[in-house]
Amino acid sequence: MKSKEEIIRSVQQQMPEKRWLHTLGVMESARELARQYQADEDKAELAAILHDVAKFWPVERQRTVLQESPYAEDLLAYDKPLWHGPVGAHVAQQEYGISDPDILNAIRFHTSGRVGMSVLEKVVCLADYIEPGRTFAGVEKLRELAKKSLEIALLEGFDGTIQSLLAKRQLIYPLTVQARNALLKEVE
Ligand code: DGI
Ligand code: FE
Ligand code: FE
Ligand code: FE
Repeated sequence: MKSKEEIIRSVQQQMPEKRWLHTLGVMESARELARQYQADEDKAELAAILHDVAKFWPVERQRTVLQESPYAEDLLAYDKPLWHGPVGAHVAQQEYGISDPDILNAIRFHTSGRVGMSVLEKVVCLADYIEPGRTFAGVEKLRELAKKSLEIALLEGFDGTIQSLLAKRQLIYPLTVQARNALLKEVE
Protein backbone atom coordinates (compact mmCIF):
# COMPACT_ATOMS: atom_id res chain seq x y z
CA MET A 1 0.00 0.00 0.00
CA LYS A 2 1.17 3.54 -0.74
CA SER A 3 1.63 5.81 2.28
CA LYS A 4 -1.24 8.00 3.40
CA GLU A 5 0.78 11.09 2.44
CA GLU A 6 1.39 9.77 -1.08
CA ILE A 7 -2.27 8.88 -1.50
CA ILE A 8 -3.36 12.33 -0.29
CA ARG A 9 -0.97 14.08 -2.70
CA SER A 10 -2.09 11.96 -5.63
CA VAL A 11 -5.82 12.29 -4.94
CA GLN A 12 -5.56 16.05 -4.46
CA GLN A 13 -3.97 16.36 -7.92
CA GLN A 14 -6.94 14.65 -9.55
CA MET A 15 -9.61 17.10 -8.47
CA PRO A 16 -10.29 20.84 -8.34
CA GLU A 17 -9.57 22.72 -5.10
CA LYS A 18 -13.23 22.84 -4.12
CA ARG A 19 -13.65 19.06 -4.30
CA TRP A 20 -10.45 18.61 -2.31
CA LEU A 21 -11.90 20.82 0.44
CA HIS A 22 -15.00 18.59 0.39
CA THR A 23 -12.73 15.55 0.74
CA LEU A 24 -10.99 17.10 3.77
CA GLY A 25 -14.43 17.68 5.27
CA VAL A 26 -15.46 14.06 4.67
CA MET A 27 -12.19 12.90 6.30
CA GLU A 28 -13.00 14.90 9.40
CA SER A 29 -16.66 13.85 9.60
CA ALA A 30 -15.87 10.20 8.85
CA ARG A 31 -13.34 10.09 11.70
CA GLU A 32 -15.82 11.66 14.07
CA LEU A 33 -18.65 9.29 13.10
CA ALA A 34 -16.30 6.29 13.27
CA ARG A 35 -15.33 7.20 16.82
CA GLN A 36 -18.97 7.68 17.75
CA TYR A 37 -20.25 4.46 16.18
CA GLN A 38 -17.23 2.22 16.84
CA ALA A 39 -15.83 1.83 13.37
CA ASP A 40 -12.08 1.96 12.69
CA GLU A 41 -11.16 5.67 12.48
CA ASP A 42 -8.12 5.16 10.25
CA LYS A 43 -10.09 3.03 7.80
CA ALA A 44 -12.87 5.61 7.73
CA GLU A 45 -10.36 8.37 6.99
CA LEU A 46 -8.65 6.38 4.24
CA ALA A 47 -11.97 5.58 2.55
CA ALA A 48 -12.89 9.27 2.82
CA ILE A 49 -9.60 10.36 1.19
CA LEU A 50 -10.31 8.13 -1.79
CA HIS A 51 -14.10 8.21 -2.05
CA ASP A 52 -14.28 10.86 -4.81
CA VAL A 53 -10.90 10.17 -6.46
CA ALA A 54 -12.51 9.39 -9.82
CA LYS A 55 -15.24 12.03 -9.67
CA PHE A 56 -13.45 14.36 -12.12
CA TRP A 57 -12.05 11.75 -14.42
CA PRO A 58 -13.22 12.05 -18.01
CA VAL A 59 -16.38 10.02 -18.41
CA GLU A 60 -14.82 7.76 -21.03
CA ARG A 61 -12.04 6.78 -18.64
CA GLN A 62 -14.65 5.95 -15.99
CA ARG A 63 -16.62 3.92 -18.52
CA THR A 64 -13.53 1.90 -19.46
CA VAL A 65 -12.91 0.95 -15.84
CA LEU A 66 -16.54 -0.10 -15.34
CA GLN A 67 -16.45 -2.19 -18.50
CA GLU A 68 -13.23 -3.92 -17.54
CA SER A 69 -13.98 -4.57 -13.89
CA PRO A 70 -16.00 -7.60 -12.87
CA TYR A 71 -18.66 -5.59 -11.09
CA ALA A 72 -21.00 -2.66 -11.54
CA GLU A 73 -21.55 -3.08 -15.26
CA ASP A 74 -25.25 -2.48 -14.61
CA LEU A 75 -24.32 1.08 -13.63
CA LEU A 76 -23.53 1.92 -17.24
CA ALA A 77 -27.29 2.09 -17.85
CA TYR A 78 -27.69 4.69 -15.06
CA ASP A 79 -26.56 8.26 -14.58
CA LYS A 80 -22.87 9.07 -14.71
CA PRO A 81 -22.72 10.70 -11.24
CA LEU A 82 -23.15 7.15 -9.89
CA TRP A 83 -20.07 5.78 -11.63
CA HIS A 84 -17.24 7.30 -9.61
CA GLY A 85 -17.79 5.12 -6.51
CA PRO A 86 -17.05 1.74 -8.10
CA VAL A 87 -14.36 3.33 -10.28
CA GLY A 88 -12.76 4.80 -7.16
CA ALA A 89 -12.79 1.43 -5.41
CA HIS A 90 -11.10 -0.16 -8.40
CA VAL A 91 -8.43 2.55 -8.42
CA ALA A 92 -7.93 2.30 -4.65
CA GLN A 93 -7.12 -1.36 -5.08
CA GLN A 94 -5.12 -1.24 -8.32
CA GLU A 95 -3.23 2.05 -7.98
CA TYR A 96 -2.96 2.56 -4.23
CA GLY A 97 -2.71 -1.06 -3.12
CA ILE A 98 -5.62 -1.00 -0.71
CA SER A 99 -6.87 -4.52 -0.05
CA ASP A 100 -9.19 -4.14 2.94
CA PRO A 101 -12.63 -5.15 1.59
CA ASP A 102 -14.48 -2.91 4.06
CA ILE A 103 -12.57 0.18 2.89
CA LEU A 104 -13.06 -0.78 -0.76
CA ASN A 105 -16.80 -1.31 -0.23
CA ALA A 106 -17.13 2.01 1.61
CA ILE A 107 -15.67 3.72 -1.47
CA ARG A 108 -17.61 1.62 -3.94
CA PHE A 109 -21.03 2.13 -2.34
CA HIS A 110 -20.64 5.68 -0.99
CA THR A 111 -23.15 7.14 -3.49
CA SER A 112 -25.80 4.41 -3.80
CA GLY A 113 -25.46 2.57 -0.52
CA ARG A 114 -26.49 -1.08 -0.66
CA VAL A 115 -28.40 -3.69 1.33
CA GLY A 116 -26.47 -4.85 4.39
CA MET A 117 -24.06 -1.92 4.68
CA SER A 118 -21.30 -2.31 7.28
CA VAL A 119 -20.86 0.35 9.97
CA LEU A 120 -17.84 1.68 8.04
CA GLU A 121 -19.85 1.94 4.81
CA LYS A 122 -22.62 3.84 6.64
CA VAL A 123 -20.09 6.15 8.30
CA VAL A 124 -18.45 7.15 5.00
CA CYS A 125 -21.77 7.54 3.20
CA LEU A 126 -23.20 9.73 5.99
CA ALA A 127 -19.97 11.75 6.30
CA ASP A 128 -20.32 12.54 2.59
CA TYR A 129 -23.74 14.07 3.33
CA ILE A 130 -22.90 16.03 6.48
CA GLU A 131 -19.26 17.18 6.12
CA PRO A 132 -18.85 20.81 7.28
CA GLY A 133 -18.77 22.22 3.74
CA ARG A 134 -22.19 20.91 2.73
CA THR A 135 -24.97 23.51 2.57
CA PHE A 136 -28.01 21.78 1.00
CA ALA A 137 -31.48 22.22 2.50
CA GLY A 138 -31.90 19.75 5.33
CA VAL A 139 -28.22 19.27 6.11
CA GLU A 140 -28.62 20.72 9.63
CA LYS A 141 -31.34 18.18 10.40
CA LEU A 142 -29.06 15.39 9.14
CA ARG A 143 -26.24 16.63 11.40
CA GLU A 144 -28.58 16.57 14.40
CA LEU A 145 -29.85 13.08 13.54
CA ALA A 146 -26.26 11.89 13.09
CA LYS A 147 -25.65 12.57 16.78
CA LYS A 148 -28.41 10.14 17.74
CA SER A 149 -28.58 7.36 15.16
CA LEU A 150 -26.31 6.40 12.26
CA GLU A 151 -29.12 4.51 10.57
CA ILE A 152 -31.87 7.11 10.99
CA ALA A 153 -29.57 9.87 9.75
CA LEU A 154 -28.52 7.88 6.70
CA LEU A 155 -32.12 6.88 5.99
CA GLU A 156 -33.04 10.58 6.04
CA GLY A 157 -30.11 11.26 3.70
CA PHE A 158 -31.21 8.65 1.17
CA ASP A 159 -34.81 9.87 1.39
CA GLY A 160 -33.60 13.37 0.54
CA THR A 161 -31.54 12.10 -2.41
CA ILE A 162 -34.48 10.07 -3.73
CA GLN A 163 -36.85 13.03 -3.30
CA SER A 164 -34.55 15.35 -5.20
CA LEU A 165 -34.14 12.78 -8.00
CA LEU A 166 -37.94 12.46 -8.24
CA ALA A 167 -38.31 16.26 -8.31
CA LYS A 168 -35.87 16.41 -11.24
CA ARG A 169 -37.53 13.41 -12.92
CA GLN A 170 -34.23 11.51 -12.98
CA LEU A 171 -33.56 7.80 -13.04
CA ILE A 172 -33.21 6.19 -9.64
CA TYR A 173 -30.64 3.44 -9.38
CA PRO A 174 -32.48 0.43 -7.86
CA LEU A 175 -29.71 -0.22 -5.34
CA THR A 176 -30.34 3.26 -3.87
CA VAL A 177 -33.97 2.30 -3.24
CA GLN A 178 -32.99 -1.09 -1.85
CA ALA A 179 -30.44 0.53 0.45
CA ARG A 180 -33.10 2.95 1.68
CA ASN A 181 -35.63 0.15 2.30
CA ALA A 182 -33.03 -1.94 4.13
CA LEU A 183 -32.23 0.96 6.48
CA LEU A 184 -35.93 1.50 7.15
CA LYS A 185 -36.23 -2.13 8.24
CA GLU A 186 -33.11 -1.77 10.38
CA VAL A 187 -34.56 1.14 12.36
CA GLU A 188 -38.07 -0.27 12.75
O1 DGI B 1 -19.72 12.77 -5.06
P1 DGI B 1 -20.49 13.66 -4.15
O2 DGI B 1 -21.06 14.85 -4.83
O3 DGI B 1 -19.71 14.04 -2.93
O4 DGI B 1 -21.76 12.86 -3.60
P2 DGI B 1 -22.34 11.43 -4.01
O5 DGI B 1 -21.27 10.56 -4.52
O6 DGI B 1 -23.11 10.94 -2.85
O7 DGI B 1 -23.44 11.76 -5.13
C1 DGI B 1 -23.15 12.09 -6.44
C2 DGI B 1 -24.44 12.37 -7.19
O8 DGI B 1 -25.12 11.16 -7.48
C3 DGI B 1 -25.44 13.26 -6.49
O9 DGI B 1 -25.63 14.41 -7.30
C4 DGI B 1 -26.74 12.50 -6.46
C5 DGI B 1 -26.52 11.43 -7.48
N1 DGI B 1 -27.23 10.18 -7.16
C6 DGI B 1 -27.22 9.50 -6.02
N2 DGI B 1 -28.01 8.41 -6.11
C7 DGI B 1 -28.50 8.41 -7.36
C8 DGI B 1 -28.00 9.53 -8.02
N3 DGI B 1 -28.31 9.82 -9.29
C9 DGI B 1 -29.15 9.00 -9.92
N4 DGI B 1 -29.49 9.29 -11.16
N5 DGI B 1 -29.69 7.89 -9.35
C10 DGI B 1 -29.41 7.55 -8.07
O10 DGI B 1 -29.91 6.54 -7.57
FE1 FE C 1 -19.08 10.88 -4.44
FE1 FE D 1 -23.15 10.53 -0.83
FE1 FE E 1 -18.16 13.08 -1.83
